[in-house]
Amino acid sequence: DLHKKWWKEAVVYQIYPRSFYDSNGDGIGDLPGIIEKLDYLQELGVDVIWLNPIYKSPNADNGYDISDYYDIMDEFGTMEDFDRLLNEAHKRGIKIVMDLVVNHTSDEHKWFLESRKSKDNPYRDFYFWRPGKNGGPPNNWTSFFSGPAWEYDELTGEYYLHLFAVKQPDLNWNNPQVRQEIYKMMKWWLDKGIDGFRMDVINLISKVEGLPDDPDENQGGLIGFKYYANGPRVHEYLQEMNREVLSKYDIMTVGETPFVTPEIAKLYVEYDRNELNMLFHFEHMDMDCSGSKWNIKPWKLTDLKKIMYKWYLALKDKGWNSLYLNNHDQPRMVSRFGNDKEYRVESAKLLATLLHTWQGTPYIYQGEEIGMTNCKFESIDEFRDIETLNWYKEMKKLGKSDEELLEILNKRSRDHARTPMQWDDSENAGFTKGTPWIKVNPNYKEINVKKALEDKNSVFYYYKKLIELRKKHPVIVYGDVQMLYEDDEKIFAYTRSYEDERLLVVMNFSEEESEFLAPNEIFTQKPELLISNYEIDDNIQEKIVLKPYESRVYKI
Ligand code: TEU
Ligand code: CA
Repeated sequence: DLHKKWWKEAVVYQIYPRSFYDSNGDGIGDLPGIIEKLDYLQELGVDVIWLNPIYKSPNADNGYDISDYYDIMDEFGTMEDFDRLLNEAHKRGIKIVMDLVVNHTSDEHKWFLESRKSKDNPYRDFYFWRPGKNGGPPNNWTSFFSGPAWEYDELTGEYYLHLFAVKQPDLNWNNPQVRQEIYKMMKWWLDKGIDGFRMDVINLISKVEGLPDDPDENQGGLIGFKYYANGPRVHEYLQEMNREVLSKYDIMTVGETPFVTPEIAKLYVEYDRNELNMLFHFEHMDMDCSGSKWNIKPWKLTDLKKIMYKWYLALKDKGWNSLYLNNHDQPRMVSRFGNDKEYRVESAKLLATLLHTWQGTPYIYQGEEIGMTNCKFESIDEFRDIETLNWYKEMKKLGKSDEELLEILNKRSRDHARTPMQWDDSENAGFTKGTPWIKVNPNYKEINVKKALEDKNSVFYYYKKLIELRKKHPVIVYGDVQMLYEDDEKIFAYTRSYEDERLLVVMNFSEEESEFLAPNEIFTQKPELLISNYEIDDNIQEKIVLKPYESRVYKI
């Protein structure tokens, strides 16, 4: 089968190196720290590690502002450490995928330092420099991290574009030299033996010619995105990148793409397009907010089902989905979509069941496999993230109180994902012998790896088993999905089928007991229970009464 691929069968584990494990006591996670924990990841059974950026960076946005693509961030170690990590991972059968951040660089990157110098510097056109308009910036676009998307530079009296932080100037992909530099750099890493790229905001790289003002200023969200999200030349660029780089290696690629619908996504991932393998879309991340991420509303199970099913159908047989419910930019999934109090363990397992039995490649974010939760931040100075801090400042100017802002941030800040990995119940959760760069979640005595490894019913062992099942049952990877109970607000249920294998997945996304009536043809033979998050007898009836957050997977 042409469409069998290792990256479809794989489970990916995302590491945020800064918060994973600190080997030398400076309070910051590092590459030697990751090497020390490879055996742990091998025990879990993951196939691929995606590393958040580890390149040289002044850390305005924790490594998403790169000042040298060919070097390692000082705090994380050296290139020798990286080579050792790659080698040690490969020895254990684990692949390494790197973050590729090429929509922008750091303002400390040598290209930008040159580019600033004068209007006729050879690097000027590597970025977007424009004169101001009516005494202000060239257009009305706003930055993802609050404020205008333009920064004035006195040296030449012009502005440069930065969709993200002031220290993250956007690269000008219209310039073929920029593209060639990027392809060269990608090949350099691939020739070292890395196994793929996660491409940061890769669908923002093509801006509409003329960078026009956005007439819709008052939507409460980002202004200007329609002029660069899925822009006019993005597919041309990605096809060129694929031709010149990606197609020459056996790797996996996943593009991070805000503002995509399944119809748009097809253009990036359909096999015959020769662009990317998978995307991270945001439709399910937008279920519980309106206008902007800070404007929170309750989410509905039927919305989640509709979104997942729609994406499944759209890409079925033509492309592939990636599956995630949290990452380094999002709150912890058990706090957001489960119940991190009375049913923390049950709901963490339930969410895992969904991610690992739906069609697509599952991504585990560090700590998810032990059911780590959001952190209670007591005051604004406990936050570190630039998105959080900039938004806070902007809201203070509008007269909001610390109290109301803290309440929102305690649900939404990216720092919930970035508190240190909880290894054991010793000081700082065993993450560091020094002072951690960011607060440790005070619940680490309860929730940590050591405890999880000692408890056969832990979230950890449930993940391990899900991963084992994926290796044993091709239906989990390749099976079609048939939805059941589509309009139910509590039960999420479906069957999967592939060749002559069939599975039934039933999950109760609520705090109440809920009934599931199996369709007649399902239980003709005695089903085999493959995994469940409660102790149950396997004397199964047509009618199943599911306990709060109960999930079961049957082979039928
Ligand atoms: O994120 C892009 C992106 O869409 C986010 O800014 C998202 O809107 C926000 O994090 C939601 O809170 C990527 C990286 O994943 C993120 O960590 C970087 O800060 C950003 O790009 C800039 O490189
Ligand atoms: Ca360190």
